[in-house]
Amino acid sequence: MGMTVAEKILSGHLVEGSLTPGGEIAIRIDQTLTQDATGTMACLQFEAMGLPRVRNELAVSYVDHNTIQVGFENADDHRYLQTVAARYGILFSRPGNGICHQVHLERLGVPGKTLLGADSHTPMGGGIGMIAIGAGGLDVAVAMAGGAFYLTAPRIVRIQLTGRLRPWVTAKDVILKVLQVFSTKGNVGAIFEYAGPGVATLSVPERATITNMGAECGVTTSVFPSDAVTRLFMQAQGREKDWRELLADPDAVYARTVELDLSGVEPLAAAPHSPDHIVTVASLAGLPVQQVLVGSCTNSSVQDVETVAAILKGRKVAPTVAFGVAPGSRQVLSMAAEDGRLADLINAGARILESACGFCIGNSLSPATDAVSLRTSNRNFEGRSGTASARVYLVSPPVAALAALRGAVADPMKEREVPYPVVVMPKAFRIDDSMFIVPPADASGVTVARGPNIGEPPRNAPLPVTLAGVAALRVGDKITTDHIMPAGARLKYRSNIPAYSQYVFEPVDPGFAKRATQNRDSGLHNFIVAGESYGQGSSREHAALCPMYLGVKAVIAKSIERIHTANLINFGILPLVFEDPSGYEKIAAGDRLSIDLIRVTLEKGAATVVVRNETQAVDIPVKLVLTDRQRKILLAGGLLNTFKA
Ligand code: MIC
Ligand code: SF4
Repeated sequence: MGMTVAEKILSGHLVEGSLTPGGEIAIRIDQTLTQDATGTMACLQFEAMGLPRVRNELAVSYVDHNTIQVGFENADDHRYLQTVAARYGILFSRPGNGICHQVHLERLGVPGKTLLGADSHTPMGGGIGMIAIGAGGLDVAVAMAGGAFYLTAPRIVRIQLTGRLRPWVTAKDVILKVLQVFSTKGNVGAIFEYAGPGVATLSVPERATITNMGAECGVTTSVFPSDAVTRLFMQAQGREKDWRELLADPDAVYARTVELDLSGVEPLAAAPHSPDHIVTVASLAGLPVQQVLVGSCTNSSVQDVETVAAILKGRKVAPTVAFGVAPGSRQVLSMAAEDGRLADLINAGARILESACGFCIGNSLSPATDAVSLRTSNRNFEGRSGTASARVYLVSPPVAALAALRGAVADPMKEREVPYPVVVMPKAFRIDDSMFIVPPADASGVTVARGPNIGEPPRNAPLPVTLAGVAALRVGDKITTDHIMPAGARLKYRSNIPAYSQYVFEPVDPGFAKRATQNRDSGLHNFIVAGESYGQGSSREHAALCPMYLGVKAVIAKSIERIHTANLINFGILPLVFEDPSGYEKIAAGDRLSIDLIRVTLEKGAATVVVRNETQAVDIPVKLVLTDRQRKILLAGGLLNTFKA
């Protein structure tokens, strides 16, 4: 039987299990990436494993998320990351070199390899034909130590592309269309594999926009074949020697096929406050906008920035709009500078922002109260921009550019004044790797610099015999990791768990941390009760690590997202799923809960357990969807404890 692209790469890296969908497999990881917001913890955890040097093929540490440096903490993190990279053999990408996913695609990604990244948009590497997966920092630390990565053997869904995009319709609209079809829920355990004649019409940066934002569907990853178009990209990056062809066999079997005619896609937008809240741009026409931001890992390639510049050339941004552009990498920025596009942007009234995540993670450029902000990024969760009342719409770069000119959303398909600029991928990119710092072969002289904000990663105690405590919080559906562990202004505490823990659930219930601490200190275990899709969004393991620090022992939800489930297990928090969704109604915030002899239940391998609601005197059955390996980790109180053992 023929194989899909995903199966070819996975089978070449398989170390445990079989590719039959649903079971647990382990794969060898070739490359890893971390960024500053997840990397400090990942490196501290790697250090705790006691190895002299990283063991995987290529480990890269990027500094891109927090480059604001208000206070000393941020700069201390950067210095720690640079020195720890030199000490353990990690390639260091300096702040200013660009956003991890964009830079990795340009300079280091290789078709056919596996990449594990401590960031949920790592699947951007799928645009070049890699199996690139986002995970928590501890899983990435294990991969850096040469350990395998465990995941559910995926079901491969084929997205069969036909036709060709019309002018003003872009790769961003394709992934928004995919989000409309699949939504952010129900895709756990799937890989989206793009196929069909439409694939050849998309450049690698366009493919990467699509695989990047596939993360919002909750899939394991997304992948394109590595074909002649991929070869052109590798050539243009001076890396043709790393190219290899990787195509699906004609008789490959897919779990499901969805057809998507590119010529029928229209300009789309994700309306507040979810990436799958898809509307047409036409339906928004005339909506006044106060802010327009181009950038983020989804849409900050040379093609994206040049398209925006070409639309703005010789024109002026509306006086009511704050307009900013963050080129995704130093390569993009310097190319825009050299060919004059940067001047076009500046002359039009753009604020040129650093090649970093910045506004996308909400650490700068928060919109005004109630403002409408149009962004080319991938997430518009409530409050993520830093302004709770702002309404963020996700759109393509040309739609953003037109809105910046008009001061309101404009339907590009009705555009009369601005001709559509046809911008193709450059034949040769500008290559300069001098902002990568290669670790020395002999690191014996390197001292790792630790500032006062950098603490040991806390460890959990082994799972207690019985859990008894309180439903410290009850939340609804689609609680994202931005709700659980806000980034933005709080990012500087990523290396300081006691300090960061004070902000757990800050946007939902600012009193939570104090209450949970009091419960913990009086010997009560904290439970969190939630609806569907708990923990969607980012890979930040702090959304498990900090609750663990506050004494949270279990999350009981209608469903929990993939990366977050793994993070909960890694830190010894039980992920429990209501057997019947009505169980959710049987717990109120503050109720006393207990799970009798949970250790024994886990050891026996039982698939369900009963949560006793003492306050309401009801029993609520919940599922334990866990492998034997995960049960062992939970019993030990977390992965770090088992790794050491
Ligand atoms: C995000 O887009 O939410 C982030 C910030 O890149 C996160 C990582 C983090 O929280 O550090 C992600 O996507 O995993
Ligand atoms: Fe950075 Fe935003 Fe991309 Fe996350 S989604 S990696 S914050 S640019």
